Amino acid sequence: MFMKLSDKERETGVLEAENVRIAAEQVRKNGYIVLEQVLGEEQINELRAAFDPLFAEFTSRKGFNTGTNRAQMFLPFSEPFCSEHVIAHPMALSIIDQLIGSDCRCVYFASDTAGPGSDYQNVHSDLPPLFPELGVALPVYSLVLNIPLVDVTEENGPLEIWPGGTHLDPDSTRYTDIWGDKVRAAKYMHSEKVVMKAGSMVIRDIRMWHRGTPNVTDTMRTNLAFIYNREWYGAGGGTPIPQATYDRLSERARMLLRTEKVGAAVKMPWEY
Ligand SMILES: O=C(O)CCC(=O)C(=O)O
Repeated sequence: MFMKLSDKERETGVLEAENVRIAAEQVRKNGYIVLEQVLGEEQINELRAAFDPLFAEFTSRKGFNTGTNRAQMFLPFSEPFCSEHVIAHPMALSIIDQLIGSDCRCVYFASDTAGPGSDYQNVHSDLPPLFPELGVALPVYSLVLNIPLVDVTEENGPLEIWPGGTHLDPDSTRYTDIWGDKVRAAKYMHSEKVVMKAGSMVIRDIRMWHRGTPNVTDTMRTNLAFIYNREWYGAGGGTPIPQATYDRLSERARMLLRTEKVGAAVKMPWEY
């Protein structure tokens, strides 16, 4: 479901309580919600101006790592990527808190870019279900927040998702692509391409099946990608954060990042 912000929500920067409930319910039941155009043009331009040269240097040093002309790149924990409106946006957090608790942690600080000429990925889930031997679907324990830095169209490689219950599939053999059965099943199931404006925010259950699609334009489709986990899930510690940067963050952002590598020097994307 796509949720348009009201004028009042834009003005206050806060979602109406009923919309938070609706959004959280959509993630629980349907796997995702899109908040349309949360970040403004100026914020997006600033992020793109910092991202594009970094990505060019990353691919020239490391090549593409998630398929033809497609790359996952960690972000350096520095401005503008670590801005509060990116990692601790009150609208996104109000939904995330309802789903996984206000003591959740942000444990992944990265991006996915489909370059011109990129191809289909195999349908996949980013994490296995917990306790697959129970054969039951458990509540969400990990969420992805995607923020596109460009308008996402049918042509420039939109993320394709399989909502409607794949996040609740307790079959762990379907986690990876190696058996091919997820790929086969997905072919006959409903999917959606997440076409949206730059600065929108997608919040999705990390277990929901999805894939990257071909970018047939001549420009890059970039999604920032952050993962928020329940307090007890996953160790964290993958993002180096200089002490001075950490100390400048809001109390909420520090809480989100409390198990990262605080006190370590910033790592550039090609140093991972
Ligand atoms: O960027 C995309 O559209 C999908 C990326 C993805 O799902 C992955 O690389 O695991």
